[in-house]
Amino acid sequence: MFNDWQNLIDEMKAGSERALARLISRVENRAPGWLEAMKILHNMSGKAQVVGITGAPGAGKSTLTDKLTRELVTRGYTIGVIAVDPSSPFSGGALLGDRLRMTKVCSIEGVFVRSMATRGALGGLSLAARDVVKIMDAAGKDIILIETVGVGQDEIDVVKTADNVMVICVPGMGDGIQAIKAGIMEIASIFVVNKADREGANRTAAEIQMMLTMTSNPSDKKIPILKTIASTGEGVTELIDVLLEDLESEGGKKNWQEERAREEIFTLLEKEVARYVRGRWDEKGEMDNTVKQVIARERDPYSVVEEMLESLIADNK
Ligand SMILES: Nc1nc2c(ncn2[C@@H]2O[C@H](COP(=O)(O)OP(=O)(O)O)[C@@H](O)[C@H]2O)c(=O)[nH]1
Ligand SMILES: [Mg+2]
Repeated sequence: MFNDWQNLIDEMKAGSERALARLISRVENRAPGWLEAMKILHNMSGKAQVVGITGAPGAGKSTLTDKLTRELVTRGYTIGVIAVDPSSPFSGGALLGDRLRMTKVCSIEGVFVRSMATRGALGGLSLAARDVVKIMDAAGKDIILIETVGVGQDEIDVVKTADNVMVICVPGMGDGIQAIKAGIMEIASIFVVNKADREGANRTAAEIQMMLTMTSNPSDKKIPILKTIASTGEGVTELIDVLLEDLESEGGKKNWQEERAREEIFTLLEKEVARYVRGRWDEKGEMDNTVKQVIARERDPYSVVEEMLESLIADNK
């Protein structure tokens, strides 16, 4: 079975996009052997630059991602795109528009596009996105763009793992300020006022500038604010210049990587411990009974967890 994984990894290394797609699916589905495969893929990765593109629905993230991808490709970069689709229990999937737009980018040589559902990712969205990033990185993609709606902790966790985070705002309605309020400000590397063909772009840029001035220290790195018209591509060249400059500057990236690796280890540990303990209890068939006892106030969940941890330690003595 493991030979199978190794074959896929070899094919991916040789440039097969089909192998890349299959590796991602298998890891997403936690197919047997996925952990062993990730061990290898981790050691093959570490070269790609990861860029988060976030903002309110309709701000123009997909349009901008498309334009950024095209220009980066003409500049000689290979690109991976991860579209974290807004899905709901009602629609249960990607917005059709996104799929269509992304399909166009898909057909460009050197570009690999993958969409991910917001819900249902095994191990949680941010861990799942990290796996996909790592696999694309191992496949040799230079830059990985992650498009995600800038709402909700899950999405914020996803962009937190990026080397550069672009926050996309639009003129009017205080949208710029709204994005800032959503708690994204601390992780923004670049602010983009898209739809600059609309009235009020300068005002929105000024509002963002004011917020930044108010909340930052004079010693903080200056956060650029750029205007774009994603639909025509205006401002995209300048945006890419600023992005590449930021990616090349070493400013604090090392610390950031340490923090990220630490967080990754602990997140994996939490998942694995929980999975193990759960498995043991399911095996013993005690879980249903315990749940009933907790509801009936015969037992409390705190002691249950204590007991689970004790049995975990006892198991491994
Ligand atoms: N007027 C104008 N419309 C834009 C611009 N960028 C994107 N759009 C349009 O805004 C709508 C939403 O864009 P989309 O990229 O799907 O936004 P997303 O939800 O953030 O991914 C689409 O109809 C785009 O054509 C722009 O710069 N100016
Ligand atoms: Mg979109």
